[in-house]
Amino acid sequence: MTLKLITTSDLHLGRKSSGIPENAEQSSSKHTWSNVVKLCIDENVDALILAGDIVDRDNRYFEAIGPLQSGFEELKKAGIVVYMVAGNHDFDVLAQIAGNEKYDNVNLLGAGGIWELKKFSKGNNQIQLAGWSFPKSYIKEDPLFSFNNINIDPNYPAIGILHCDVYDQNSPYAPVNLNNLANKNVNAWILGHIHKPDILKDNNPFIFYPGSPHAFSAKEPGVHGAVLMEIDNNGRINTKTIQLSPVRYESIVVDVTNADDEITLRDKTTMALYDNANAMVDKLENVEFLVYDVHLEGVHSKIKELDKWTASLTDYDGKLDIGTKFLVRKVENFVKPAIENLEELAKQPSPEGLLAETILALQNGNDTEFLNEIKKEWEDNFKKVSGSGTYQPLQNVKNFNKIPDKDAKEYIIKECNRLLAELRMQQQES
Ligand SMILES: [Mn+2]
Repeated sequence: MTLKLITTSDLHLGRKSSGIPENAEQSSSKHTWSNVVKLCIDENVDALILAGDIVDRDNRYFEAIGPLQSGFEELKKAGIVVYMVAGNHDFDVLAQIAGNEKYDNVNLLGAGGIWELKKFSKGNNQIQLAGWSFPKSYIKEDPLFSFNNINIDPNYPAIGILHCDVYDQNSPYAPVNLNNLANKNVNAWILGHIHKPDILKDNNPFIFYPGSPHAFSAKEPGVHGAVLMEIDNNGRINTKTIQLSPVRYESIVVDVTNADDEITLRDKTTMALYDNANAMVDKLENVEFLVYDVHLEGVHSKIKELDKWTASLTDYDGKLDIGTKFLVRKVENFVKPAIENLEELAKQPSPEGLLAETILALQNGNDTEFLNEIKKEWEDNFKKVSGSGTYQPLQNVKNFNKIPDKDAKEYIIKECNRLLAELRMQQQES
């Protein structure tokens, strides 16, 4: 016999997906929450496990609480128990709801940042659930330091639930070390905070981020859903991801070399979009909106025109046979000017020569005096912007002040190419 669980995290109730029509009901994550509840009932699971940030801090009460409560009520009617921990976004609000006698099927584990162990049994099966909840927005200490204070019975399977950051040891959101998670006496860790699903260790214990079941931005590409998890009396685990997000973000690269006029270019781009979308049709269950970022690459003699030719792509409104709509959120131009010999050009004592030399240096990972100057200027500007009052509240956010080397390189290459192309075109015109 096995116990059947649905696990998920980071619903951020109250938040909406960007890049799709504002009025689409699917943009809001409460739509996905009702699908999570429906899935629990349809799959006839024994319990739902939520690993924190179920309610978004900036939108709680108004948008979030009603749907959350009605979901809990539906689950109660279906005899489904909820075990959850609070994250940095909902450290206060989940405790309020769990404290409401109406929802006696809902258990908040580890309130106030103190580890808690509860037993759950059904039929011949019994498991233990260990959880810790955020007591405030920022936690810079590793919550596992106090984990040993709970008494896990080695005779029954145990599952740990924690909202934490495994990737960044300096994170202000409960940084934990993967090895420390791995040597605790549980069969599985269900983690929250990171929206991208990830399996960190595939057994003994099984450690994973189920991820957010609802994709919110282009930074969260790929499949997003809930994880159906079965656990038997020996602690053996089986999992299966069920795609639930109504929005899926993807990016594609379109090589525009030889697309010399507007129609050819548009055909090439829309073909690439359809091909890409059709290739993933069997992974688009529940996806209503497929949202693309398009990266133009290759070499072209009319780089400036490319921007004009692709400007209307963001109005694109495609539809697949299965009903999924697909849209273009953004077009980015990384096309290089068609220049026969960059090396030859770089030898010329001219603005063109200097740009060619800079592009080559960046491509080959070398330094030049000019490149160092503009890199420094880019960094100074970056610091000025990130240090400005507007962004003060973000200063605690991880890596905010770190200069992204890759960004600087990409930006400078893009601008050098653009300038070079413009100089070329001016010459052609004159
Ligand atoms: Mn979080």
